Amino acid sequence: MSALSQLAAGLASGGVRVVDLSAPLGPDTPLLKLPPEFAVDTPKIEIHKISEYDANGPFWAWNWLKLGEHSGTHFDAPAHWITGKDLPQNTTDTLPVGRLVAPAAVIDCSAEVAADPDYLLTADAIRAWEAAHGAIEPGSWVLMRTDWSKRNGSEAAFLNADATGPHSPGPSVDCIELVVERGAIGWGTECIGTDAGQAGGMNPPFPAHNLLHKNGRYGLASLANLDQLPPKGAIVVATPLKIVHGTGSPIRAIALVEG
Ligand code: 23J
Ligand code: MN
Repeated sequence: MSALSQLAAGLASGGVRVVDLSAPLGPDTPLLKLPPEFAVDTPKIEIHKISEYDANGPFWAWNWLKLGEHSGTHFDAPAHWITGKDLPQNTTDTLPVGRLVAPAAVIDCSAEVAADPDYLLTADAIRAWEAAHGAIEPGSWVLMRTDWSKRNGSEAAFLNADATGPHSPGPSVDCIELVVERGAIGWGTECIGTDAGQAGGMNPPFPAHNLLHKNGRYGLASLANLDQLPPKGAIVVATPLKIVHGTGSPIRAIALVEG
């Protein structure tokens, strides 16, 4: 059997399952809050009714949206960051679609994050994961499982901010350097952005954004259900809308999982 007929048979039999990696997208979706020196935040999501089988459209229902590119479960393209601004194919309408279906390495940090919301995954921790599961393959996503998505129903719990700013887990600088060195297509997390809550104070600031996008790699944020993925073997489909000159896009991220 060809690879695709095997896949079709697996989908039909349930031997291959589809896992939903997206969180609901609506007015209650948690959104990033930047420090006060940056005056403009991404706006609250709005869903406006055009018609619902009524005088404005007797046979049809449809809505229009007000939506920031970096809202909810979303994709970061290289043009999102200044370090990636001059790269080729760096926006949502130009990036190569062949890279949008890719295997995932899923690193379980849920125990560490339960003990410390500011937990940072390090390069050494990735190397320890590789010793157990094998090397991160070039062209794969590296996904940080934290179970943080279980807080996604409440913006306060999801952002977890206090007087010292937001407290959520993410990668250290050397972690992202190693992810890039391994040839990963990108890095994804369950938190509001690809960087840790306290990443503005790192060197460089927001190292996931800075280093991923500098190297033409992608980011995935606000992923859900990473606890349903194996450490290796899942295939992730994460395709941004083809927004003209887009720096990112909400996505319906899914994963194909065996068994
Ligand atoms: C703009 C500025 C800082 C950050 C972000 C956006 C994101 O996390 C994002 O959604 O890309 S940290
Ligand atoms: Mn983003």
